[in-house]
Amino acid sequence: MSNQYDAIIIGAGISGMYQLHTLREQGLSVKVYETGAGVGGAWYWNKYPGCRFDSESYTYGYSWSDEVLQEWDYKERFAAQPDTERYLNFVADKYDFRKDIQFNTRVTRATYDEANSQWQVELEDGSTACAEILVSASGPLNAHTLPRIPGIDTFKGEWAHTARYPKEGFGGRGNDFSGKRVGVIGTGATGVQVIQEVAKTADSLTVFQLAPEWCAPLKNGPISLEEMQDIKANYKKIFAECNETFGAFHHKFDERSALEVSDEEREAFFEKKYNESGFGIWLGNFHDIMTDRRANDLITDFVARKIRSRVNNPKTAESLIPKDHGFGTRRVPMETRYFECYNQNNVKLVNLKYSPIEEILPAGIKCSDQIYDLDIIIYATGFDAVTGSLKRIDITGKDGAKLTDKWANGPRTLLGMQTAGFPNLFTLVGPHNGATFCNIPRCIEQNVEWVADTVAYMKKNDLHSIEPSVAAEDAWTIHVDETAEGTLFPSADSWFMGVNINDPSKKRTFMLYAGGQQNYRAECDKVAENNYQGFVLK
Ligand code: NA7
Repeated sequence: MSNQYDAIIIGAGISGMYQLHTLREQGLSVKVYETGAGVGGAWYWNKYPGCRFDSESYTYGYSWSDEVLQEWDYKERFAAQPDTERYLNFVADKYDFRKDIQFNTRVTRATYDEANSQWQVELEDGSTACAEILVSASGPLNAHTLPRIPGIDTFKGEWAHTARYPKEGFGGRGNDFSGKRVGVIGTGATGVQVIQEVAKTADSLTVFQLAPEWCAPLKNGPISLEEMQDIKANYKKIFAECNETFGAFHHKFDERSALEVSDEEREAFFEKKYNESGFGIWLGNFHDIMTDRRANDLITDFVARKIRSRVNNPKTAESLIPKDHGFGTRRVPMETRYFECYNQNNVKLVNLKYSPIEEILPAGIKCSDQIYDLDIIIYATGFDAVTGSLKRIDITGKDGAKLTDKWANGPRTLLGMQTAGFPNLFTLVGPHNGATFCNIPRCIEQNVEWVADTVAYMKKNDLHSIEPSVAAEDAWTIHVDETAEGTLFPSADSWFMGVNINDPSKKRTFMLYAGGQQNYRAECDKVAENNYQGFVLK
C-alpha cells in the first residue's frame, strides 16, 4: 500500500516538526498531515494584530540544533508572530521537513486496527493512510471557538476569529484600522494583545468584556546584536536554568513566603516584579502566591491597585479588575499600555455583565442597553482548549471505543502521553501532560524525545503495541487532580479547568499538569527506566 508509513504525525507545528525530525533520524518512514498551508501550528494560524510571545524569545527556540541557535537572531525580547513564523520556516527549510509534510490536509478520522497494530487514518479528501505509530501534535490551543450568539452569521462587515485572522489584515490593510469602527469580543491573553494594537489606529474600538483578567506589563524591548552574541554564547546555561524552574520559563519562584516578609519588603518586591519583563510577576514571585489564599490575596490587592492607578475613570477601572478570582489563577495576559487604552477617547469598554450581547446584527452588535454600529468584529474568544483538536478527529480505539466517549467526563491518561484502549497513539502536549503548563517548546522537546525513545525501545525489542494499563492511568489521573488541588487553579473557572462557555458540554476538570515540569520530567524518565512501568507492551 503506498500510503503506509512507520509513523503518522498530525500537525506541523513546533512539536510535529521536531517529532518528524527525531523519528526520521531513526530511519523510520514518517508522514505529517497539516491542515494549514505552512508550518508553524499556533504561529501559522494566529496572525492577529499584536500577536507575540510572553516567553523570552531566546528561551523559546529549539535547543536541539546548535546550528539554528547560532544562525537565528532574535530582534525583540518577546518576538512577534511574523518573526516566529519566519523562524519556524527557517528550521523547516534547513532540515528539509517539507518533503514529509502534506499541507492543506485535515485528518478527519483515525481508527485502530488491533489485528495488525495499525492506525488507519482518513483525510478530508477521502484518501487514507496507515502507520503503526500515530502521534497527535495538533496543539492544545488550536480548536478555536466562536461565541454562540444569535445572528452571528448575519454580520455584513468584516470579521474573523483571531486564530483565523487574514494574513495581510482586513482588505490587505495590515494593522491599520483608521476610518474603521472595530469591536473586539474577548479579553483573554489574545484579546489584550489585539486591543492594544487596534486602539492605536481605529476610529473607534469597542471592547466587549465578559470578564476581566489580571493583566501585567510585558516590558518588551529590542535585543541588540551584542546581547544576541551573549545569548548565543550562553544558550546551554539558559536552557539549563529554564529546566530548573516550575514552568521552564526564565523565571524562578522566590523561596520566601509572601507572608513571612515585612509589608515594606513585600511591596518593594511586588513593585520590582511588576516592573520586570515577562512572567516574573507570576512565576518569579513568592512561591506561595499560587498555593496559599492569603499570599494570593496580597498580590491580587497589589495588582488591583496598579490597575486603579493606570485607568483614569474609576468606574472603568473597577470593570477592569477581576472580582471573582485571584491573580494568576487564570492565565495572566501580558500587556503593553493595555490599561491606558481605556483612557483614550476612541476606546470604549462594554461590561457584558451589565449589558450582555443579545444579538449580532448586519450592522453591528446589539447589547441589552444599546446597539453598536461596527465595520469590523474580531472574535478573541479562545479555544476548545487542550482536548479540542483531538475531539475534532473521529478517533476509534480498540473494540470500537471512541475517544470522545472515553473522555466525556474529562480526560484519563497516563503521563498525558497515552490513554488506555488507544494503543500507539501518543498525545504531545495532551491533557494531563507536563507540557501544558510550561514554556511550551522546552517541554515539547521533552515530550517528543520521550516518544522517540519509546518508539526506539519498541523497535529494539520487537514490540508492536503500547498502551497504559487502566490501573496506571487511574493512578495518574488521580495524581493530576490531587496536584491541582494543591494549587489555587481550581478556584477559578478557566480553560485550565476545562471551562468554556461556548461549549457547555465540556466537564469542569483540571486539564493541565500542575506538579511542575521538573517533577513531570522525572516521572517520565522513571517510567522509561523501569521498562515502561504502567504501560502494557506487546
Ligand atoms: P481565552 O483565554 O480563552 O480568552 C477568551 C476570551 O473570550 C475570554 O475573555 C472569554 O471570556 C471571552 N469569551 C469567550 N466566549 C465569549 C462569548 N460568548 N461572549 C463574550 N466573551 C466571550 O483565549 P485566548 O485566545 O485569549 O488565549 C488562549 C491562550 O492562547 C492563552 O492562554 C495563551 O496561552 C495563548 P471568559 O473568560 O469566558 O469570561
